[in-house]
Amino acid sequence: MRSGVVAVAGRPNVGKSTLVNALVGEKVAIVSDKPQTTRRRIFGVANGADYQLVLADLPGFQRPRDALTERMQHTVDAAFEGIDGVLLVLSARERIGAGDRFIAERVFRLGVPVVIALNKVDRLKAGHIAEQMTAASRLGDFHALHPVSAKTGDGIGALRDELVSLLPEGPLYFPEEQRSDLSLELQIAELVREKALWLTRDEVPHAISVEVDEIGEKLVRALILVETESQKQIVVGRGGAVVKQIGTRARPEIEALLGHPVFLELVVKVRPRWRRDEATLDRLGV
Ligand SMILES: Nc1nc2c(ncn2[C@@H]2O[C@H](COP(=O)(O)OP(=O)(O)O)[C@@H](O)[C@H]2O)c(=O)[nH]1
Ligand SMILES: [Mg+2]
Repeated sequence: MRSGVVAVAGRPNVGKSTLVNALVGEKVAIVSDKPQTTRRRIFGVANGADYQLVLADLPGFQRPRDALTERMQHTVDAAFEGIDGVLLVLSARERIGAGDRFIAERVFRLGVPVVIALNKVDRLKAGHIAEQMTAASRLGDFHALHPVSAKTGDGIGALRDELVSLLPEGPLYFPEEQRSDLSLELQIAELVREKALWLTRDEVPHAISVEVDEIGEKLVRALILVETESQKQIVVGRGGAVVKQIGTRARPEIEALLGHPVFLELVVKVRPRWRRDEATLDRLGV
């Protein structure tokens, strides 16, 4: 039995969370087109007949601006202790540049094998992929480099095998049926937040947070927290249209998680400066 933890690093939006979901084979981390979607470390667990690969999906590296981003950066730093390898994710669709090098310098210093995933190769020409692989290979002394598409699943099997080969002999860290370390409350809160992120823009996504306060047989109730009255109006939408869309999109996934139909009640509430409030952050599990 091989088992261990591989930390997933890379710039915002390169597809780290999508890749973790693809490697696990189930949705454990939410994904959006907005930076800073991932606010806390999430363990995604991929099990095979003779391995347990634990992937630590992380917030991106950033300079802390408030209590929230300070905790996010602390999470990233702490996650690099006691790991068996790093999966450095790059986007083949963007120039491999200073942002990638900044992160690469930190991960190559850790003294564990670094596997590079050149993600988003779907619909790219072979010549372009080859150029990007050359650029990626200059980032440091990597263990292996895999072009993949988290979206189509291309190259994911080979990447998983590569990561498993880094793991030492070890025990099962999670029960076999468990795919992530998030509680049910947090999984539901994340699903609601994901839908809210896709439906908002500018500064609003950063100001949104979700707290689940009831999970019943028939009813799930969640608070969507924002920081100002104008953000609340945006999230509620004209005649409640936006919050209704959030509910329509989140409910089927919540029902799949719970295994039965539920009524999803969403309440949008202003909580000024929650991003600076340590007690709120504790409750949100950040
Ligand atoms: N075309 C394409 N888009 C992808 C792929 N992987 C992720 N994305 C998109 O990239 C965006 C950011 O993904 P996410 O996983 O949240 O990135 P993270 O911030 O690194 O965790 C989302 O819009 C994803 O749908 C891929 O393999 N191909
Ligand atoms: Mg993410």
